Amino acid sequence: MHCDKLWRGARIATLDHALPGLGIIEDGILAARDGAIIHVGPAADALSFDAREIVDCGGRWITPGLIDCHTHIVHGGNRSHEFELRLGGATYADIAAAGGGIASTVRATRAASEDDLVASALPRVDALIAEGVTSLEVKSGYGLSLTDEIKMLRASRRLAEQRALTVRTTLLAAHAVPPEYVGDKDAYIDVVCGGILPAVAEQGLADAVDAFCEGIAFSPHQVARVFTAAQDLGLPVKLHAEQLSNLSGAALAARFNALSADHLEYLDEPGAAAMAAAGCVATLLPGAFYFLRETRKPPVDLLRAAGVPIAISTDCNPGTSPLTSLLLTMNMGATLYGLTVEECLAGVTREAARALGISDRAGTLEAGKNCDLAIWNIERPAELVYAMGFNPLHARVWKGR
Ligand code: DI6
Ligand code: FE
Repeated sequence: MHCDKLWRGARIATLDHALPGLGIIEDGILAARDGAIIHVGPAADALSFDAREIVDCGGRWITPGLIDCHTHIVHGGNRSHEFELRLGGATYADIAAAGGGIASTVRATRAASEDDLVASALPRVDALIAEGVTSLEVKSGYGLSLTDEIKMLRASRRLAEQRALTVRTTLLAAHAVPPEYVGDKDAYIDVVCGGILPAVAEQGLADAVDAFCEGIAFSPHQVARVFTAAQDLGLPVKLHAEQLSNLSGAALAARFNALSADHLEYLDEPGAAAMAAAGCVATLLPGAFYFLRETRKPPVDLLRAAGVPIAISTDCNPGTSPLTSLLLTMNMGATLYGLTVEECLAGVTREAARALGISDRAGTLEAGKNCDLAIWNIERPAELVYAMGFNPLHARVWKGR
């Protein structure tokens, strides 16, 4: 059979769910045609391929290209000043009361042009790419007006024109109350449901819709209104839920067949059961837990017992997780949350793809999926989770190139 490119001499962690563990093929080959994988198998299978180009991996490991499934990587400014204030003893509430917090990033994002937003996001995106990321989710949510949310989503989509990368955009207009609506959250939710959502859907700028369900953000009832509007427009939903308190957001998300519920530090047993029944992915964000010095961990044992799929992600954002490393995120998932190596690796590949609704084309190395690969200078997959601040990437392949 003809193929464009064939990788051989590789140890392959396919992450194929049909195989045990990481789905390892010890001496493997992978063949690609037209940007897609056409075969993954043992070395002997090479005989049936006539390849235009052969790459000998010299025993290196191949994993699926990594997927960062929850980021706010497009935004104006940064909040290093607030970080200094916090180190000096200020609390989040003090900073917010002084006009800082999300509101300061909203000001900086509104002041930035679409070009500015692309230019400031690219170095952060490049840091992820340098570690083998081939798919990235980007949320809006620092514009909080129709024009500024659209500007953020357009800038996010443009990242995929600038780099060899799959970008999935998520409308997070219900992230915070904009200054124009302080004291009237319901009026802002009216604008989200009646104005922002329909316009974004009409322009095809979002692949999903997210919200922040929390006392400091929006109530379950307000989130349900946003989800209903999203569903009417045919857009899948996901939710920032149970990060700082338990409002039963995960169960609400599950009722709307959400792709994922994210954070989940305060998730309870009924919430986990509802997620399992709906096939809703739990996206854990240990970077925010670390940066905020939180002490309440997500109930990993409960998720395992209920059979909820677990993804992990950077949550890259200027306020609570200025993190641009999925390798370090895996280390944090293992060290802070007690995830296994297998859970960490599945969490940035197969389960992250599921959290984005792109399992049909990404997340595992199987025939029919995009040829998105990360090739590593490692002896064992555990090295990817074990090291802190070391990057063993040898090569990255996106859609076969
Ligand atoms: N949860 C978070 O931790 C971030 N957003 C969210 O919904 C905070 C974002 C920020 O502080 O800028
Ligand atoms: Fe987030």
